[in-house]
Amino acid sequence: MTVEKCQIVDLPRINDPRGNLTFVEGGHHIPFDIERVYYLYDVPGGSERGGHAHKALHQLVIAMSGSFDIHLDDGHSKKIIHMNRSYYGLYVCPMIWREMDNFSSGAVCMVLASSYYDEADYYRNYDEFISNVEKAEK
Ligand code: T46
Repeated sequence: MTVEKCQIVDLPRINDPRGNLTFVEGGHHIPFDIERVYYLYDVPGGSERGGHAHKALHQLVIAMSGSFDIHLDDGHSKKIIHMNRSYYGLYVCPMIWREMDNFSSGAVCMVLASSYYDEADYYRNYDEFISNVEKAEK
């Protein structure tokens, strides 16, 4: 799994004078079925979230309101993506270390996830993450 696999998904936009509408269909716009939705909100200025990788979880991250940065790291390459549109989703595949910061005031980050919450799916220690990346490459 590489950061190159983590791409922006341009979601459908139904423009309407009454207000715009965007939708996401699991298995259609994103390469997984959606089993869980969670969101981060009321994030104080200067906060950092993330700081972990998932063993098997696939996610789509959307800035529903405001903006924030996501730092992605596959153990070899890194990239930073600025999220600021509710019609762009960032697909994050398994085995990617992610950190989030630079939240604007009022930012809401919604995440569509392929599985229920499971703490056993997390690497929360960077060195353990790297040693498992190396193990998978052998
Ligand atoms: C990710 C980034 C973008 C639950 O009980 N259920 C849940 O579905 C989630 C996501 C979390 N929790 C609990 C686990 C912790 O006790 O909520 C607490 C905070 O979770 P965490 O420190 O992992 O939160 P973030 O914002 O650092 O990370 C979250 C997701 O965990 C993670 O998958 O990719 O958002």
